[in-house]
Amino acid sequence: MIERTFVMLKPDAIQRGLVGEIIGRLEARGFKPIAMKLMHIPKELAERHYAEHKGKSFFNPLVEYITSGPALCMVWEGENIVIALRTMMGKTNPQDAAPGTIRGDFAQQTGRNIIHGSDSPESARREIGLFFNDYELQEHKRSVDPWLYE
Ligand code: D4T
Repeated sequence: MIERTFVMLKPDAIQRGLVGEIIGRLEARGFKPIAMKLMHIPKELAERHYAEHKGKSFFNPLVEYITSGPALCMVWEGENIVIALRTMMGKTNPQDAAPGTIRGDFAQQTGRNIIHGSDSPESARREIGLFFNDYELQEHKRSVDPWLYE
């Protein structure tokens, strides 16, 4: 099923110059970009985004990390993209992430794991709504689509 997911390249990915490499992987896979914006995320928005972790020991450092500089917030579309992207990202703790995954290739610690992707279609809808207005979502067809989907 064609679905959408929310993807964030965290401030460390921007600082480390990994944006092109990561977006290149998503493009090469055939996923379609629907929205992108570089954003220094306000604290309240970071807290809402990570609301399920409120009260945990890593919550405050997590919010501090995510708000420490600009992040690249994006919406991407593709076949079962929620799960597919999580697989491409690798495990939350980069030490457990397989080589070939984004975290397995480019990150070392959970607290600097460079990328976020929604964990379910419901989370994707919630997160897209938190970060984007409808008019920022670019619905479009590509001539390559028939070469990706029969
Ligand atoms: P995100 O949400 O950033 O894509 O990460 P995951 O979906 O892979 O992992 P998560 O929701 O369990 O954790 C959210 C966020 O919190 C950080 N974290 C997590 C941390 O700093 N220490 C921890 O022990 C855990 C579990 C990393 C990701």
